[in-house]
Amino acid sequence: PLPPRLGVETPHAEQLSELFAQSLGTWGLDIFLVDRLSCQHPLVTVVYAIAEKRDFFNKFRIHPSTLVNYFLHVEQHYKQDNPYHNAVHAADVTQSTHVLLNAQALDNVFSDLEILASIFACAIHDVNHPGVTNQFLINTENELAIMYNDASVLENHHCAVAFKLLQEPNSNILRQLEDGQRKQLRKMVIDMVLATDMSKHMSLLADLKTMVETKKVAGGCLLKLDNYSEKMQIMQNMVHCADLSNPAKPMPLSSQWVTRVMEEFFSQGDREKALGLPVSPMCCRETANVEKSQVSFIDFIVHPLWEAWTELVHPDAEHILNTLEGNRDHYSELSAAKEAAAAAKAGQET
Ligand code: 8BR
Ligand code: ZN
Ligand code: ZN
Repeated sequence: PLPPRLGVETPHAEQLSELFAQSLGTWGLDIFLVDRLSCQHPLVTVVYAIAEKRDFFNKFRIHPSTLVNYFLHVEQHYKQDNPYHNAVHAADVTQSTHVLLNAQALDNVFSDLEILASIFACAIHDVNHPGVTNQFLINTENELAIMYNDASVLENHHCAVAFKLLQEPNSNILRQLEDGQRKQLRKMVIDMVLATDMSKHMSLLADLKTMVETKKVAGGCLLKLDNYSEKMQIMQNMVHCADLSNPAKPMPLSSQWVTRVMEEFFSQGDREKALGLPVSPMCCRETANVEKSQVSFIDFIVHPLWEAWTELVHPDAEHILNTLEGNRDHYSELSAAKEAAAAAKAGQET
């Protein structure tokens, strides 16, 4: 029996189908609207729509109900109570990668298996995230940190949970792949998810910049990548870009993500205070400067990454970089206005 046309039942099927028809392939799809229209099944419905669009059902002989079963399990294992690291973030990163894969420069660069691996990796990349950072898990000697010896603790956990869930009844979406394909896909997914650890950012970016400089162009605009390592560097950077795409989305979306990520940080800060631990950067709700943090996050991390990606896929991501720069300036102005107001207030008081 086939699942409902969006993967799950929703009283808003008509509107959601329409939204996907219009915007599944666009930067700036309102993923929060998807969350509401899908009755809190953003991940299942986004993955289902992408699988249809990219014909995964036929290409990999995945039964639609197996896909739904698996991603319902994955979605349930994202913690709904996390303000940021929840299934909406997973759906957002997945859909963003779906858009990035459509860049002209990437035409015919990736095999169907590599595309499936990228979408799969995004969908599971933060599954069962506890809402605190690797450093917090390490500092509190959490059992996950013990299990993974303090190395990419969260990212290892996300992968392990995702592969474990394939063993649930009627949930193994990889069952019909050949053994070699399944092995290859597993390796690629692990390589991509482990690369979402922010401690890998600088070396990933260095790889990307080298690729941009030595970029081999085949027939005008196609990227020519010939070995696993080169392809994987691009795939890791693509998923990392999608993971760090919040500040590059239209402001109404971007600002909701900032509220969410800061709320999660503040909850961690509250716990650190309660435990008598030093409060992590940006995690103190009394003293954090949200706007200033965003400017620094963009200037030092997000912009250098997107600048390199934009150059790689030129001219496809130009509008993304422009949006990022506009948002950066907006936060910079807000930050300056806040400082001016604070200075004026201090002046009045003396
Ligand atoms: P993860 O989604 O894998 O956690 O990686 C993103 C990380 O970047 C966040 O955990 C957080 O440390 C940081 N970050 C900051 Br600061 N501002 C962010 C924003 N506006 N959007 C996304 N991540 C942000
Ligand atoms: Zn993560
Ligand atoms: Zn993430």
